[in-house]
Amino acid sequence: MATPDADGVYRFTYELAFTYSMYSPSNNTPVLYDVNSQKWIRLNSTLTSACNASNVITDDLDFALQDVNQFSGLHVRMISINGKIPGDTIVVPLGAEVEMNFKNRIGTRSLSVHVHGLDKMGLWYTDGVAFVQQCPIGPNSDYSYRFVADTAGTQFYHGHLSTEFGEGVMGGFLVKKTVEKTYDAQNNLMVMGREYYTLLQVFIQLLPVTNFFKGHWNHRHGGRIASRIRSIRQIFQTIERTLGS
Ligand SMILES: [Cu+2]
Repeated sequence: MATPDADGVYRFTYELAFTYSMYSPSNNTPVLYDVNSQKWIRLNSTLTSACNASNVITDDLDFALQDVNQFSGLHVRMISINGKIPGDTIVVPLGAEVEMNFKNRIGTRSLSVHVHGLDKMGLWYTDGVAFVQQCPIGPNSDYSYRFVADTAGTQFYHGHLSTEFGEGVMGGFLVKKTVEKTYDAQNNLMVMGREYYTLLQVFIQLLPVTNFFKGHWNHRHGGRIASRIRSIRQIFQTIERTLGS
């Protein structure tokens, strides 16, 4: 669970910037995973060796891979949230006042962010659907969404202007009921470990969209929509890590 500031507001600051999947920023090198040998391969990114030369990483694998966004397993330019894809999972109590500040640092592009699953009652004009509910967050601009986390459950936030969702702008957003107790038929107190209903609903919504966009876009946007499905799976994993810690 996140900790609020002194004034009781839960604040999160996110810098959105370009990064690359299957790339290690700290080692400044692209990497590959070779399925046959089950080894990670660090590509030689200098011009001092043959173009196809590569080095197999045989030691210190954890260090080399600690900052690699694997995502689709392909080399794609992505948009990271504070260097990560997906962004950190937010966990706040039901009724929390939340402020999400986004710093758009993706070159000349604009974007917007929608928190999926919250009602955000009375705040339609700042709910993230660009050009319908708000102006996009312009290049090199900052924008804060301030709202009450009014809908309990497992929700998530994602980009909502063009393709930035499929490029990595997403993360889990958990709203926990901290006081409600649920009992089973034998009147035993149940401890809820997971609430997934919103994400499952999104899965169902996205599948036909995916098929539609595949035909139209795949030749230009190579796999980004398909990677959206993988993205949601990675949000699940991030949420599990957050809850498990
Ligand atoms: Cu959504």
